[in-house]
Amino acid sequence: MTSASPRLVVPVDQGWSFKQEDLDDSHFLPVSQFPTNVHLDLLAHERIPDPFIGKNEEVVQWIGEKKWVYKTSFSLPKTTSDKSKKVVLAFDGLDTFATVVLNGKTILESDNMFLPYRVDVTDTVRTDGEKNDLVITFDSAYLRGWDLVEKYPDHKWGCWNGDNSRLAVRKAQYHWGWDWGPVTLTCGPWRPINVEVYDARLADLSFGTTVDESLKSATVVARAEVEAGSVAGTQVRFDVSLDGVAVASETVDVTASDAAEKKNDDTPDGIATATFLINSPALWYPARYGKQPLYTVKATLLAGETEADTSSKKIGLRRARLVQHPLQDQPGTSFFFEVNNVPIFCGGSDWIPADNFVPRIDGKRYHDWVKLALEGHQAMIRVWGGGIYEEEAFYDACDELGVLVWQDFMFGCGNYPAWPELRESIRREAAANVRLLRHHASIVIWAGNNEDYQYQESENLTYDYANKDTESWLKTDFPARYIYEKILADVCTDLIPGTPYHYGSPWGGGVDTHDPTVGDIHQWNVWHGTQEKYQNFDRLVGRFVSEFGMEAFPSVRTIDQFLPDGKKDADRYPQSSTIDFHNKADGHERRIALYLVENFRYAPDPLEQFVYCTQLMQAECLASAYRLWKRQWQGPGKEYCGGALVWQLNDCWPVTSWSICDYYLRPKHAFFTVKREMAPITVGMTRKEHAHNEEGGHSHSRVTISRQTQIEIWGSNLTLEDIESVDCVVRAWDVETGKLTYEGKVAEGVVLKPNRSTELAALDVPGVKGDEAKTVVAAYLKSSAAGQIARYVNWPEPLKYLHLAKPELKVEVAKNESGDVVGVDISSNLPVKGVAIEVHEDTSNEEADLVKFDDNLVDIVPGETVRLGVSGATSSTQFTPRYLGMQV
Ligand code: BMA
Repeated sequence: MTSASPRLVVPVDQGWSFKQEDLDDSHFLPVSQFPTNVHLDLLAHERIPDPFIGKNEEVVQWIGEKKWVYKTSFSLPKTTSDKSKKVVLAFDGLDTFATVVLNGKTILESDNMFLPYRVDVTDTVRTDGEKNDLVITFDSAYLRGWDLVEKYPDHKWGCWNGDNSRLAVRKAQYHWGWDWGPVTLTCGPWRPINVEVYDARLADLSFGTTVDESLKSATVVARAEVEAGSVAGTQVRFDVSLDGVAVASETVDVTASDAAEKKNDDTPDGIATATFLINSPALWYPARYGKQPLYTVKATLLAGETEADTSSKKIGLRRARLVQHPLQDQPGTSFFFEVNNVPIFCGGSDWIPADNFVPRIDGKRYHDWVKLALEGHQAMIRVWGGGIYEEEAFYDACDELGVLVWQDFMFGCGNYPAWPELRESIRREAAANVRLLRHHASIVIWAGNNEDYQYQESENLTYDYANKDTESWLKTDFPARYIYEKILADVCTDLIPGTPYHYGSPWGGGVDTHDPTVGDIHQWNVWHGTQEKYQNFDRLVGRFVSEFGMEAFPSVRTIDQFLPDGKKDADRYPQSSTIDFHNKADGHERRIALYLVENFRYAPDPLEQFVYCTQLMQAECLASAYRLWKRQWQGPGKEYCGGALVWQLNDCWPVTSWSICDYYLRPKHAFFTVKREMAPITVGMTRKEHAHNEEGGHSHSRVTISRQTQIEIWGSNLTLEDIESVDCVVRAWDVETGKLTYEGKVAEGVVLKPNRSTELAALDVPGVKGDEAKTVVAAYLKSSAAGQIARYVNWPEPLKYLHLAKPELKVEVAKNESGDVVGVDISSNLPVKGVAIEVHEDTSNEEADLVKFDDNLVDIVPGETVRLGVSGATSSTQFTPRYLGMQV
């Protein structure tokens, strides 16, 4: 190529208007933003009520069964009129069945929301400065889905959540409604649209990075794919830098791809690769284990003197592995992640889309979410398969903050069909999204789907793991096996050979997805399934628990926001029709009630105390899972549990769900109890009753039985250093009188070895014999170097049996020398369960939302003052406490 000019990118983001297709053109209205979708635009023009308020979801359903038209016009600068140049319209995302017409000619019919489309419009577009008319008509994905269901009657359609029509459509599955989300079958240009004019372009920039096991060197193979009429004479310069300082640079010739090797349209015209050996690399670590340096790699496409195109990406150098090795003394294999040779206990959570209308979620909001997870000591977020391949801003935040990502492909909870065109669409979708995301250091695993193998098991669909004849899978009633084990597997092998690909979440190696000893499990026998008590979570452990959860109501402020009349709403009570409507889970009333009634003395009124009780219940439940499962992280060869991801971190609208933070990023109390359990150093305790026949008694006697209530105590050290000379001090109190009944050291001078849990003591409940059921026991770890390093208070359960007297609870605001509020100090004469500090209810949401607690929902025992760190409060902020048994 001799003469060339830089690739020109013209965003098509101005002048858009939209209308319902069957109305005349006088109904065109300007869009509210771009990219956008139809619900956002109708909402901005007040043509619909806010679907998130009250029961408005019901009255906006008509939108999903209409066609919608979006149109704009754009002109290209005259400089683009050189006919040798290629002009492409690039659609980053169209939701979903779109017919695109440019200057009266249909240029694209799309049917996959997740697939970016590039259309060569060289012959259709005007480059003479005149305007181009672009019209996109979106068909009803819902009705088109049903047409497809009817077209393929031989497929055994079926799913959990939503309806069968979703399985036929490559669109975010949660738009059909889920057990935490409303039905919002939206459509529109949901990601940017650009016109590109070029002679040549960089079609892709990717990296194969290998960090040597010694961590002393890294190899980065940078690979640029080039699209050009002819690549002859073109070159690519790769510049590597770190924090603005140049590290390496190399210019290489572009080699034409061998046409004979062209496998599909993804194959580029030319390729340039450069290999960089980086000694003493600045390694990327998950937060807490090191820093998150990101190298910038910039590729510049050179055509003679001209810089025809540039592309740059940030990459983190790290050695990441999924370790599945045999374990000492237990069956099966481990399942944990190791980064830079450090095994990471992956406490974290599952992520659903942050809104039903994603185009309104900006980069800051994504960053705030990931930061919140990080502040909650979460090491990993799993991007769940019923949502979307997330926006770049989400993964950028994970890279920058050091949060690991488990990435699902977008399939969930059903038996997906696999006809040939759909298979091809899925292949393209998978390849495109892997290409978009593969440079992110935070992503350490891809998984084929969410719970589709569980669906297959529950419906007895055909599956024989030993049968490796891939084509035969397509003839069975579970053809999606071909998607997970062939299409997606091939894409991953091809494009990300160094990243583990797991066929599904959960996946247990082909035999049973419920096998707790192999792969990951979703532990839903608390809440769903057998509805176990959460006190039994120790028996429900798996090698890696990628889902488990418990529901709780969101903050009262959030409830007041979704009730049409706010605080004055006649439906402002827990079982009301509107509040029930904002809970989409099957049997939610019974299940919340079950777990409350098993554990607490509670009442539905007032709403504030009831909401508190549900959050206390969720907080107790989730924290106990973390505590008990982290106990199983026992060091090399004994990684019996390698991670626990709470279902779910976030919400997509204001709702009662399993989330630990609600739609407005207001943490529920579980956020704090989970955070405490994921602190670098913790102390854990269980209390169990053991009954055995007394010596000499009849083996069937119900009388000569002795009962002992034992506590077991362990310490967990997730740091990478020994914690030396640790003492474990135990204190016990009578819950009714507050009397200290025991104080003593149960372990002395112990070493807490790094990155594992260590058993410390097992003893009878201390204090007054016979009073175990009213004895509260606290354990403290103290090290000679750092003083108190961990604290945990264990209560007799169920908590509802306790006689809780009114405590003299002191809540004092703590200020620093400059008078800023820095905390709230809490103390009491009696043990108090679950003291939550709230900003006074009369404070506006704007003001209250600025106040951030670094901890909350703490158990208070006599003789101790606990400080909750606070930021964002002023001296006029009023704090109010709430606790279990509070008279209201
Ligand atoms: C899981 C998820 C979701 C669902 C959740 C709660 O298994 O994968 O499909 O929302 O359970 O039921």
